[in-house]
Amino acid sequence: MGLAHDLEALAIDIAREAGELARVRRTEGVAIAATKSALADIVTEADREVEALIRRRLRTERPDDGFLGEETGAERGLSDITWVVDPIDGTVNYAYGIPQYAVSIAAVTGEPTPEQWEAISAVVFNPASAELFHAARGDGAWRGEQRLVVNAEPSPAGALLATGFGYDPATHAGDLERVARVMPLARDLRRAGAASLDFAFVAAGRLDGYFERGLQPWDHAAGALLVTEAGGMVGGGGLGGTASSALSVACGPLLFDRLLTAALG
Ligand code: LIP
Repeated sequence: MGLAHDLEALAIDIAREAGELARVRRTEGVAIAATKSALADIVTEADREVEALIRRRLRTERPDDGFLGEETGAERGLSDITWVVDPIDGTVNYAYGIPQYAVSIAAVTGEPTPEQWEAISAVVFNPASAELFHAARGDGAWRGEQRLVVNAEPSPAGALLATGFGYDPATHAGDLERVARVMPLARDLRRAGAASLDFAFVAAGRLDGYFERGLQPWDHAAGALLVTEAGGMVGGGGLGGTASSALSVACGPLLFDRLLTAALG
């Protein structure tokens, strides 16, 4: 527990500093630096600046650890720890001024791939709302000092679910077919635009479940630990049923099999 707590505390401190930088840059105006996988897949100068700050802090505090970041890629370390970072998750929200974005930082052990790693510390911080979600493996999930618990099962009215759509328009038809398969389980859908906060909201009981195709490792690394430490289940289309770009699913245990089956199709 010692190392997980130590890394959680470091991640909280870094996420707060990084989140404040993102918040300030947002007030100054956001510049689109480039597009990536599709025209809609943007990166802002702030994404790059925030990830650079996080990498700098980690190089200083944990020089032997590995790193996997959305904007600067992968760097193997000498230790068994890899930091998986999305500097500004919900980049499109951030660019439009929608206050639903987060700094997502996870520390994982083992091979730095979602099918093989074990997340031990996680932080998801929304600087716009000042909500900080965090977890150390085996010690529960928290929003600040409040312990988080997933909704064990949805109300008879159905599940309040969140989902998302990929940046590539060619994937939207399949995403909509998935929504149609899942809708019989739902009372309604939310599409908030930041995967890490969708996971955090499942952990907090603000959503009954979340499903999305196309997530990257940095989108789900921290949020998945929040959900499992809050008593939920996370899975998807990866090897061994892990969350993956093929599909990620997060919810309470009594909904999981039905949601995963419908989302997989
Ligand atoms: C985003 C996710 C969102 C998903 C977007 C994108 P980004 O991450 O948080 O849930 O629908 O396609 O993957 O690009 O803002 O870090």
